[in-house]
Formats: sequence, structure tokens, C-alpha cells
Amino acid sequence: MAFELPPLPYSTNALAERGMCQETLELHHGKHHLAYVTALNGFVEKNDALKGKTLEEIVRFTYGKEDLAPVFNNAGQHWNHILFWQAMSPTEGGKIPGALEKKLTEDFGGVAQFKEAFKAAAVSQFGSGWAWLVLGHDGRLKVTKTPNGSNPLATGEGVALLGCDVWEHSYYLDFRNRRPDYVQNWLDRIANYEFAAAKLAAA
Ligand code: MN3
Repeated sequence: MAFELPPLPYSTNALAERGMCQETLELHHGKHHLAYVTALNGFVEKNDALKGKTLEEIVRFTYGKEDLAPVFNNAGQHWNHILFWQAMSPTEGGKIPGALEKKLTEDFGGVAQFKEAFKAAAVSQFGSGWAWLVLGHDGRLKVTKTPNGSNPLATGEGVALLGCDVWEHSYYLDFRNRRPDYVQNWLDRIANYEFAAAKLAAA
């Protein structure tokens, strides 16, 4: 069973008024994400050790294995983007539910402190990668960053509640080189904190 590109949970122009234009989403979902899925399927087709494994199993199995790095990069990016589309909301973007706000305040000192930490991680990720809000194994929320296609599932740092793509393809049409502005806008107007709260409640 080949992996498939999931449909966007909203239209490609749904986030345009919130700072992510239709062309960005068309290219990002229809070209970039699709390319990861296509490449991953090509690798699985040629490698019996990968056949029958779930996406999560492939991410964990290939992490840190030098000879399987191209598989890991594409599997990781497929997993990351599935989460990324869900981690954005055209209707509720930026609104933080009470239970999550309480937890953010407990673990970071406040919503503003959480956003500062997240922005710092996103901006300091040199080159391509991701910033994450993670529920750690100690039950506390934390912010992490990963390079390229890596993610908290691979590193075993905990459950990813939100992931922000800081590859240039995610923001260059809307914000040019201004990654800090993209991340601030993403946190304030695009991030789907309802999704994060639901993942937190289920974890
Ligand atoms: Mn991307």
C-alpha cells in the first residue's frame, strides 16, 4: 500500500488573509509535500526491509542510519507535513483554548514566554528545519527544533503538539527572507491551538 498525499483540510486560499497565500499552499502541498511522498514510495518499492511498515515505523527505523538517510528525509518530511496542515486553522488560528493556556503558563511562565521561546527556536534553526511544541516524557511542555526532515517522533523527545515549517518554501512568497515575521504571524494568526489542545488531552 503506497503512501498518499492527504488532501489539505481547507482550501488553498483559506489562509490567504492570515498571511499564507494561495500560491504558497499550492506549491507547498501540491509540489513539495507530493514530492516527498513520491520519493518515499520509490524507496519503499526498492527495499524489502521497509515494505509493510507504517510511516511512523519507517521514521523510527531509518533515523540515524546513514545508508537510509534519503529514506528518512522523505519519510520525516511526509510525517511533518501531515502534522503541519492540521496545525494551522483558517477559522481558529491563534486562539488558545483555556486548558492549553493554563498548561503553557505553568510550563513557560505565560503565553508570551512560550511564543518567545518558539520564535527563538524557529529563528535559530540554521537552514531548513522545524520548530516544535512538544509534550516531554516528564509531562512538561517544551519547545524544540530539528533540522531538515527530522522531528520529535524520530528523536524520541516526546509528543509533537504543533510543528512550524521553517524551510524557505514555507514563507518566502509571503515574507521573503523575514523568517521572524513569518513565525510571529504563524503563532499569532495561523497556529491551530485547538489541535494542539486535543493532542495534549489525548496524550
Ligand atoms: Mn515544507
